[in-house]
Amino acid sequence: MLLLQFSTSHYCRKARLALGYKKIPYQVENLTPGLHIFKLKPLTGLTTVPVLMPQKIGQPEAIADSTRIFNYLETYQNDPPLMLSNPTQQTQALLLEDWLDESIGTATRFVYYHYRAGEGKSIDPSLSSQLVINIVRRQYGITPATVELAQKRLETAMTVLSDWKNQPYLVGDRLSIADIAAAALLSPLALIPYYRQAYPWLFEKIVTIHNICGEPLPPGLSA
Ligand SMILES: N[C@@H](CCC(=O)N[C@@H](CS)C(=O)NCC(=O)O)C(=O)O
Repeated sequence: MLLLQFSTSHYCRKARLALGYKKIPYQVENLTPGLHIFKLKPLTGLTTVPVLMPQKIGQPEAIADSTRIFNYLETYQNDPPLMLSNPTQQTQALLLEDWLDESIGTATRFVYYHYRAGEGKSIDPSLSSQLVINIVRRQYGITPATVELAQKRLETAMTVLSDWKNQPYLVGDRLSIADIAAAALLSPLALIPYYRQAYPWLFEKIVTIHNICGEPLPPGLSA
């Protein structure tokens, strides 16, 4: 299998965690932001990564969107399952995954790029890095006002996810799409001191999920 990705994307991390959890061998192709459109648009009709290409006869050519990649991987190889067998718990996991994907992953992006352009500029002050950060800020409309809304959404997320502190998994008694989505989509916050200090339990969980999935730790958490 081939995963088309941006190396730094938290949505691509989400797909890699699922592949790693299922121990499915894959290779990655890192696309260049900006030029990625020319490869992705004809292939999927969309412009976003991750895109998974199974490269097997009888399988789809390309699967775009991390949530659809989860669903595909579950049918491709059920064991170990990403979905929960208890229907009520599975509904809860689906809801959490969708909310994390559609709302919280975006909020993380806003807060992260705002930090990288301001207080966290010293992480990489190079012209090329700051240029990319500024393109992303313009592309997504990242302004002080939208960042403030995103920060509020993240505070709500920490309340919603706080049960994770006292239990190994967000839903049920095994790892699910909810844990993987949370671990990936909140991982960029590991570079922001405020979140590290306020929510140490979150980063312990992110490390644990990465270890279970055999995925290298995100920046800020790696040795
Ligand atoms: N909901 C999508 C979101 C993916 C996404 O936003 N990917 C970003 C990178 S983090 C992207 O490809 N942006 C480039 C673009 O929109 O052209 C998913 O889960 O796959």
